[in-house]
Amino acid sequence: MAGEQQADCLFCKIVAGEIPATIVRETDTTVAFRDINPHAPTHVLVIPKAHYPDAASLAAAEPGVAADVLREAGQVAIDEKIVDSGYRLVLNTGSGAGQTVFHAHAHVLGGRGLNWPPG
Ligand code: D5M
Repeated sequence: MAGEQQADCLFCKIVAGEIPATIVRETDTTVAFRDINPHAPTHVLVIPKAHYPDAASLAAAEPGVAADVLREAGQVAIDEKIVDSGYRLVLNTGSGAGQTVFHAHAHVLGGRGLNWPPG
């Protein structure tokens, strides 16, 4: 069923505490943890605890939780003190765009200059 934990999903395992992660924030609906392969001094992933394959399907099914993810991403930026210098939220969607984990997640990137357009 939509939103249910998937046994073979890496991020569901982080939510369940079965795989270690450096968790920086947690709410009833979301978890934020440091990316294992950071591309910036701050590189945090914010995920819904419920399993959806990407951000758009999360927003379609549970818009309130999608809003929770965005709000938490903003709070991570405040906590990491990257608001004034600017930061980027990234929602890779589909393998052609670089998505490798098919559990919705927002990248919070900051702490260095960020080029536009992205590669
Ligand atoms: O982003 C998926 C991201 O997930 C990628 O930047 C690496 C990160 N990742 C993968 N495994 C882990 C663990 N175990 N902890 C923390 N971060 C992890 P995508 O947008 O799908 O390319």
